[in-house]
Amino acid sequence: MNIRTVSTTPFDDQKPGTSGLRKSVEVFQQPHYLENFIQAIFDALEGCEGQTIVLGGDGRYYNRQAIQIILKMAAANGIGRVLVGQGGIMSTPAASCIIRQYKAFGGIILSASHNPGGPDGDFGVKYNVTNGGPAPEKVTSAIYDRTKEIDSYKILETDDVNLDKLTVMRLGEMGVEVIDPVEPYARLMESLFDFDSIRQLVRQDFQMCIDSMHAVTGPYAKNLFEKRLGAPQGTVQNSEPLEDFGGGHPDPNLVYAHDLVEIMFGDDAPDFGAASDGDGDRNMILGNNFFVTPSDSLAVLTANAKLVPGYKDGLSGVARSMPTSAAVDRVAEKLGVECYETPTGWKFFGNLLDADRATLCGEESFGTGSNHVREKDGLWAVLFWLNILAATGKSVEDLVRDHWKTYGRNYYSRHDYEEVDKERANELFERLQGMLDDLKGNTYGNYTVDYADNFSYNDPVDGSVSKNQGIRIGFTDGSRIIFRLSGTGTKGATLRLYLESYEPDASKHDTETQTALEPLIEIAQKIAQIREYTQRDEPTVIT
Ligand code: G16
Repeated sequence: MNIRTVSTTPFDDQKPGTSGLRKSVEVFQQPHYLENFIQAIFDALEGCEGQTIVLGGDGRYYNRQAIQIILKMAAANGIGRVLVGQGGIMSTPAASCIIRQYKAFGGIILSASHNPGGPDGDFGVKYNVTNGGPAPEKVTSAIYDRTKEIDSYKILETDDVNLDKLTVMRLGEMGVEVIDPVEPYARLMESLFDFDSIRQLVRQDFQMCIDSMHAVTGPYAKNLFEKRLGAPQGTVQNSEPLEDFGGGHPDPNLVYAHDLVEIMFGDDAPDFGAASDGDGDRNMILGNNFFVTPSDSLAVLTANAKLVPGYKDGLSGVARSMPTSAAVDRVAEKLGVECYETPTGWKFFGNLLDADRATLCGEESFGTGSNHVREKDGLWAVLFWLNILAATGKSVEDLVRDHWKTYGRNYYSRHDYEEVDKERANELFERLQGMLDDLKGNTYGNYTVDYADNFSYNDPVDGSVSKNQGIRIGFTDGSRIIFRLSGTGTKGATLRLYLESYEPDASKHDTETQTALEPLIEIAQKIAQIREYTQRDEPTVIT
């Protein structure tokens, strides 16, 4: 066995963001860049020798090469066994499922999620821990600390592994199993949802369109919807994972999932439409000419969970990220369960799920999930919706409108200013931070500021504190304006402005969202001087 120790020097930009280390492909392809980060992971993990780890990615450009490098480094670092997805493919939720089912030590997932792929696109590496969830901050900090002092890495000199054939083999002293990445996940889905009723729904005069955006969920969606649930061939569109996602931006929102949006907002639109992102953890739900906001989706799933076999015994609690609308809070109150408010980032749900304080979780950024795995899960959300539609016989729109009648409507939107100058974005925040103490009590039109702060989270399970998680301005009527800088972008800074207002009166639920939020948009401009600091007249993306 020929293990080579290669000298290296640290890179100063390997701090993991909201979800792992995300950089352009070009950055990752620099000599030693990937290797340094992977060695830092192995160095930071105590007791990983002899253990099993899971490895796979969303199939984007550089996935295959990276997998070969990681396999050889794992073998050189004394890992016992690696379970790798066939073709190097594994969706993020499936990786979480497989880590848990095989009781693996952890997993390395190669993905930059919804960011574009290809030679000019992005690449990313995430590490997930034994519970199947994203590494908590203490682990990512230990990895980052290690990247700052690394001086060598270890790699086995050997031939590449054939990733395309299901096989069990050895790489040096390490076992490698190339496994079917779909089957364990599909079986888990069958254990949670009423596949018979969904099958019946799909057989009736019910049309649906699932868009995999040429990303990782293609094989999963074909297996679930066309094979197991009997939907007609072609129900899943853009189903072949491509290294550059067909040139698209695999982010399931109204702007980037335009193929699906055209169909669902066209004449003779299907009854149901859904899209997933690059690595399969995000989802967007659409009805015939109707968009369901991710915040409303979480609230509707929570309100109807008892109709779904896997959740029929009730929920221990729910959790949402801070910028997600408070629609689910009202459902939790009615159900008499706790609702937790966490910072943005799925990793913050891990402790609540492990401690059984929450069963369902969700984020405004098109993420929904439950305690079945420790990642958000796009296709799970789609199946949950189909199960509810099958059980109630309602259309997507009727279900949501009835929900609003019961709980009121939380008008909600996010405005993104992408690729703005980092320094100016930081200045905007510093200025806002300096204004916080003086904002309380100020009145803007009909709105009076109730509180203004920079969100800080005290984890109720392990007592850890996460500060500076976004600036919140709350008004006395429950409306909110929130400012955050994205932790997943790779170019410049992305400013996110989140807007929410609550309307209990059902006769006022038909206003167009941006119109309903107009006064808050103006207040946000006035307080933060967004145009001046971003040099943009309009947001890049509105969701
Ligand atoms: C990641 C995280 C999510 C987070 C999202 C947006 O999603 O897993 O928890 O909400 O980023 O983060 P930001 O606003 O910092 O860009 P994904 O799907 O990219 O892994």
